[in-house]
Amino acid sequence: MAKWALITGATSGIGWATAEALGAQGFSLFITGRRAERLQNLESHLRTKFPKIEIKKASFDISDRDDVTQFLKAHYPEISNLEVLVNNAGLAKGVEKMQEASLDDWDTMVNTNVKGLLYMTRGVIEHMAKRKSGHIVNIGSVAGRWTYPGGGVYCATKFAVRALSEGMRMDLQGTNVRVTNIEPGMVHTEFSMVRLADQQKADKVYEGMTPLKPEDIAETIAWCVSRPAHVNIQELVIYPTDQAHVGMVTRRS
Ligand code: NDP
Ligand code: 8X3
Repeated sequence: MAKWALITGATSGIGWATAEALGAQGFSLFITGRRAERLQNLESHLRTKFPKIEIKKASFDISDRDDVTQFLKAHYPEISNLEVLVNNAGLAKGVEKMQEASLDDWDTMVNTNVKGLLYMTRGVIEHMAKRKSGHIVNIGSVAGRWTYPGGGVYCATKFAVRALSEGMRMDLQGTNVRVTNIEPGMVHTEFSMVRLADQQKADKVYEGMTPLKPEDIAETIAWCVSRPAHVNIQELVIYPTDQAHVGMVTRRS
């Protein structure tokens, strides 16, 4: 029987690269995100690259509980047999100080990064726990360990991802289900464009330094899930060499 991996937020960046990396390991892939056309493009790309694997796709908003519930019900056969869930969908919105920031941006971040992750996880781990097998990979961030000005709420959502990863690991103890929290520093994706809504400002974020590539994170995820069953990589912090710490970036020009 095919081994299924589901990746949320596969339409771009880390999620897209993770679909490729897990496809290369022979996983059947369930790719999700809101942008249906991107999912179609990814599916075509994956079918050419990995003609032997099964691929399914679904476009829905992970922050909408009814959407997620409907998705989980509609795809029960795959969901109840998932070997890997990569909780990757997420975003930051804005860099304003807390006294100036938009409540809508806060809602979007909390609803996507925390509640969306929970809705998906709840639908999947029950089955993993019963089957006594599975692996949840949460995409946290260095922002889940260290806060920075203008990032308080985004950081809080990623601190939550860290706490939830620990909580899942504890509650799943004895079930053989593994939980990994991947915590990247700066990765060049659509992340900064989504956050700043301005291409020039987004480009400036990576100016004069070499950020991580989505493939760097995807390879790491693929490595974590391919460890022997008795090995659980619990947490990994991955910075670009040019970033010593949150906010400490070497710019060469
Ligand atoms: P991208 O913006 O390139 O990708 C984000 C993905 O999340 C997209 O596929 C997007 O799909 C999906 N997504 C966002 N909101 C929703 C939603 N409401 N419902 C469903 N899918 C959604 O950014 P990254 O690849 O960088 O981000 C992936 C993860 O990595 C995020 O959790 C981010 O916080 C984290 N991260 C990123 C870092 C970076 O520097 N880039 C560093 C550390 C962590 P669509 O728009 O089609 O719905
Ligand atoms: C994204 C990394 O440092 O921009 O999670 O918050 S950072």
